[in-house]
Amino acid sequence: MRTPAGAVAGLLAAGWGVGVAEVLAAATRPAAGPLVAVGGAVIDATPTAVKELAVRELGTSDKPVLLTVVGVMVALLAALAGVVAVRKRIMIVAGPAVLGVAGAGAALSRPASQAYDVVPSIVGAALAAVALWWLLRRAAPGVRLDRRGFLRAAALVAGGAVVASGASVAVRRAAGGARARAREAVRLPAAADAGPPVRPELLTPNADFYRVDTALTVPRVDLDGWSLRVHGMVSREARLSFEDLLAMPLIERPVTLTCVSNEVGGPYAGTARWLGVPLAPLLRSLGVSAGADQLVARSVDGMTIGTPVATLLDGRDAMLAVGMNGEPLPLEHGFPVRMITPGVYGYAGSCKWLASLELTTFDRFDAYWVERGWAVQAPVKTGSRIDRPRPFAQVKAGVVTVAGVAWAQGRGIASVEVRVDDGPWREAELLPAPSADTWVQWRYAWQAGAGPHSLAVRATDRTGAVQTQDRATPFPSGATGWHTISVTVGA
Ligand SMILES: Nc1nc2c(c(=O)[nH]1)N[C@H]1C(S)=C(S)[C@@H](COP(=O)(O)O)O[C@H]1N2
Ligand SMILES: [Mo]
Repeated sequence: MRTPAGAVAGLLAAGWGVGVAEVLAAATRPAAGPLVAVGGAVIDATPTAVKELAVRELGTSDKPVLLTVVGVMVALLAALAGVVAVRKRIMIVAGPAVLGVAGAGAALSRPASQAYDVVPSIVGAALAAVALWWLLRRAAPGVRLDRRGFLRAAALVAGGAVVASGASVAVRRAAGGARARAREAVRLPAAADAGPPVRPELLTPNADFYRVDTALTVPRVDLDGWSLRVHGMVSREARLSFEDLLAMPLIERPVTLTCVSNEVGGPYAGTARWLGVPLAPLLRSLGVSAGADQLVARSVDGMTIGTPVATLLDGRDAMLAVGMNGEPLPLEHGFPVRMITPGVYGYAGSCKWLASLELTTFDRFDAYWVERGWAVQAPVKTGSRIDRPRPFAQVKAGVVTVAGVAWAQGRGIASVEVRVDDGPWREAELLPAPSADTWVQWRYAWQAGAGPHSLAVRATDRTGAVQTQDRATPFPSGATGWHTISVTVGA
């Protein structure tokens, strides 16, 4: 009886301690919450191959899955500590202390952390120790096991844990609501240069736009306190408020953003009309030093993304984006301001939730993903994808429309070809695209005969280069190969 009582005591004390720590953090510094902090530390420490697998297999649910795993680990350790503490009283202090130190250490390891970020975990651990002592008083060896007393105490601690966890969720929701309202109050000016007209069907709605980032909680940016610092190797440093940015002449451009982690045929590509401050004139006005070859963008949550200065100044429409498809940036996509660098994978050109831009050199600094082995130079590789029919679809014999998208940002797509089984490559029809920086939509009318068939697609960019058949994994510089699907044609 004492062993289960110990396990229950350990679990409840931990639930109560973590709950209190999470409320404290939610009300002050969300990134200092022990679960999120440990989760973030796990993400940073995870080997690239495992991260790849998580993004591939779990997509956006990688985050809830990770938080659940962290929660289960804490629960197991806490139950174990409770069982040991029945006999070894030192564990009443040592168990919570170890978990508290882990939480505090993880909070400190977070980028942009403050010394006081240890407070939620330490307070939580102390309260957990008190609860554990109080529960185990009734289950210690030598003491007559007071079942009723134990259950009553356990119910009380469980109640405390539920109230604290509920309060932390409520506080987080309220904060999220306030941020969402601040975003809704933003009125974006019209672009001084609105760019080419865009067919709405070419665009990915914001709600469907893929999301890839390391942020376990969407960073909370208070617009009033926010400014963008531009510093490092420039003759004049600058600090720009959101108002300052909106007062500059804005451009609006359709750009297809692609993730380096996208597999051949994968979903991590999307096209939006981005509204923002063109970056090249801003950088030129601040006087970039001759030796500065890297621009490091830092986000409010400490992400670092390095882009070659030469790329940003080569005439492409790199920008500090404030709008996405006619709205302020959605919170998940970088509100209030993110970078967009056409033709470069997101990890090397499109930092969300911007805090600062530093002009430096590649010699001096490795950005987050570069430190983890990803390529320094990250031009987007030519890609194409079959969206219709779906893989393994059953279709009727006759004319079947095969359709999809193809992209080669910066170079533009010259042609797309489709191949059925081992037949010849046939040219697909391209729908008009507004610029070389967006994907093109293509379609091909296939005379489908009954039976199983495979369909493949390949694109040719406007330099004349044909998309390579060679298979490459996303790591370290983007996947290559032809997207090929199997379908069954019924009679
Ligand atoms: N602050 C921050 N910016 C970031 C990332 C991130 O993890 N944190 N991920 C990058 C990656 S890998 C990609 S592909 C794009 C994705 O942008 P989206 O989520 O708006 O589609 O954001 C980039 N910017
Ligand atoms: Mo990415």
